[in-house]
Amino acid sequence: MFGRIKDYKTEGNKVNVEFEKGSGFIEIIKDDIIRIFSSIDSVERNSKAICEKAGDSVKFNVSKDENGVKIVTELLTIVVCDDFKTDVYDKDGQSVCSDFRGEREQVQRISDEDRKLLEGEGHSVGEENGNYKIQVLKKLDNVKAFYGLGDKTGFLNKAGYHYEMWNTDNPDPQVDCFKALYKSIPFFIALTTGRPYGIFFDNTFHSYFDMGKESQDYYYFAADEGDLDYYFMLGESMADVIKGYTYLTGRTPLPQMFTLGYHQSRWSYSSADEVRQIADNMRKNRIPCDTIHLDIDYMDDFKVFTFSEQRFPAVKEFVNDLSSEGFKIVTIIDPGVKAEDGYNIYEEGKSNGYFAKSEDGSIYKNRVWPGTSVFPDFGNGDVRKWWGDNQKYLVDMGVRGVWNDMNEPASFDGPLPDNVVFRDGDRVTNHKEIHNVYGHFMAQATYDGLKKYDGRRPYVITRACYAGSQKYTTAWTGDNHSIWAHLQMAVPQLCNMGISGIAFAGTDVGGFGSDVTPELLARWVQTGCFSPLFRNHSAKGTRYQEPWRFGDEVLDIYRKYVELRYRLIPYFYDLFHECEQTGMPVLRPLILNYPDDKEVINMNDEFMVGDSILVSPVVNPGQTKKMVYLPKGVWYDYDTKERIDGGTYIIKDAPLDICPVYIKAGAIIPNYPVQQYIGEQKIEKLILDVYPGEGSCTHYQDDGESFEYQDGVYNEYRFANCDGKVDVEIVHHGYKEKYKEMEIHYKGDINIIQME
Ligand code: MIG
Repeated sequence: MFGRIKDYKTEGNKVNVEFEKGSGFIEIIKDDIIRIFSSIDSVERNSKAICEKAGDSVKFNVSKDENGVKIVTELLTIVVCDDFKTDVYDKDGQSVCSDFRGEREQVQRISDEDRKLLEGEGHSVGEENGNYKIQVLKKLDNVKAFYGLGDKTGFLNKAGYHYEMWNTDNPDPQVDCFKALYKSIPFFIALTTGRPYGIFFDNTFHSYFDMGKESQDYYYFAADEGDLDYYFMLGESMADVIKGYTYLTGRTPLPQMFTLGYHQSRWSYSSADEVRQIADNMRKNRIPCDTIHLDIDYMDDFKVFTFSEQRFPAVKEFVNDLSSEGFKIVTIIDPGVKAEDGYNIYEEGKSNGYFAKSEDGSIYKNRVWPGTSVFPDFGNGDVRKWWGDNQKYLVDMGVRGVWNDMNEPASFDGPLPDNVVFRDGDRVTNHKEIHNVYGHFMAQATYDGLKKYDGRRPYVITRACYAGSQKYTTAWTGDNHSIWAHLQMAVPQLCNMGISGIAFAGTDVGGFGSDVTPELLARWVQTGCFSPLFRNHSAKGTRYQEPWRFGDEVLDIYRKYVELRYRLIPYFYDLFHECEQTGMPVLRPLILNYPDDKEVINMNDEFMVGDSILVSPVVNPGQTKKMVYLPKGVWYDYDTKERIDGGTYIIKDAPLDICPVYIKAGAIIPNYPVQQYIGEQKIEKLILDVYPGEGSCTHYQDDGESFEYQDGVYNEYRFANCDGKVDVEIVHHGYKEKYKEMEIHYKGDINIIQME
């Protein structure tokens, strides 16, 4: 399509290549990160995802020979050939990623005649487009597995599947063959026979990722419109690739500590009295809990930025009362604004031209919870600022976090047509380009507003995402069901979200739709308590799902695992701190830590929390023994403290109250005492749960809520463990509240180290 290379020219960190029929450039961002770009429709677009590009300081050489234009950095060699085919080699000259030469050959399905017959009878026949406006084919030859792509259903390894990026709210139970869910994160990592690499296709239009389903020889990514615009990053390890990707698109910022506690939610706690009862029951049943979420029924007529006066009279006092008992309130906010004359949000938005329009210039309307509704044009910075300013209403009520739902955007009277007019900054565009970033922009507006009016680290939760949304928001995986298949799916889904940069994520614990069984809830809390976002949520009309509704056995199990989470709060907080520095996710697939272990390439029922904790949850009904795989090395059974040599499968007894958990030899796991909510006790003593072997780690401490840590107001400790002999060193002391003691737990003994 581009034809032969005519010429090239280096400008700054870009190498512009001119072809017979078009042009493009390679931008050198780092020694191991490049961008490949060509404008297909001459529209100037800004990336919605990219926040950082070093560029200028990178050294590289450019030359041309009969193969093409050759660009050499310290770590990469890129050869641009005719037709803009691009091949990448690592510093040892090994080929890592090459464009496929040849035409696509579509999956064989059905004869035209049979298709007519089937479709006439109401069956659907699968179909991929034969020829997208933008499509890049890469060779599969050295690929062992693919990971990432956001929240897609199915299993950990994405090789062999076809997915689409088009934020979708489909209420059917989500299964492996779904092509799209709520989030569009067009980034994946290829594990190869050599060094791993990542590709981020920064295109917000409807896009397609065929990870080798169509062919044994190539995979492709493609889009309906937009630019040919993707980033290639190479790593020594998958962790490196994630570091590169999150360098480009941003990292999950350190959250307020309370958000790492337990969240209780339901659609819908609809009155102050009901919320009060939930809170009282939490404390009465001794289930630690920090946060209660209010779903749509708290509002007056589903009007955003209102509280029903009738059901929530004296909101401020109510929220304040709860807060004195340690409960924080999070409220849902949907994008759909009720089109009702006299309603301030509608009137303000209307008079300022803040809502998306139809092509004829009238405000576009569709139906969502408030009835006929209009949709803020979040692509416009002024609209984001206005939406951000509206968060003040919630902040003034004492609300501590905002939950953004329905922001795909979802609508009841059919999807928004392609031609609904949106803005992208100053440029006029339409739904096709903005759809996949609508939730991203909404989350950004919410984050900025909370930061401005609350001042603490904003807590935002979203359903729809684009690449880079992690800078603004946490995410949950949307409307799962209370079925075993969805507990099973939670593991690979959260692993791939983490790889895709969304480190702060969780599933609805217990399942959203359908009725949970006691056994399923008991098992779900065992995975849930290790999920970065730990929230029980269920749908209106399903069986009530709070932990005390299922009898004493389940209540005790539930408490055991919520308490475990509260013990591990400092461990989780450390991981979030690490994530902000490096992009390393909190919850990880084993392959991330053990890339050479072929046993874990597609390990779907185990995961790591950080480097030291391996969780192998039971995700099947009736199962009381779990086959656990432990990678090479020595492990300790968290439950029995038994020592186990890894590199093998073992069978672990796992009655309903046991979740198989293993700790890596030499680990030092910081613990807090169990609290009913974070901050209930002043923590002056850190408990260190220490395992035989050698290891070291850093531990991070700050005020748990403000941005002062960015000015050095934090402490960092360095712990070293040599078979239970623990050394403690303070490597940074900027936060006044230092621990007074370290309580070392080792092989059943307790030793105290006094800190002077
Ligand atoms: O059309 O606000 O995914 O968590 O409880 C359903 C009601 C709208 C979908 C969300 C779910 C939430 C529900 N919402």
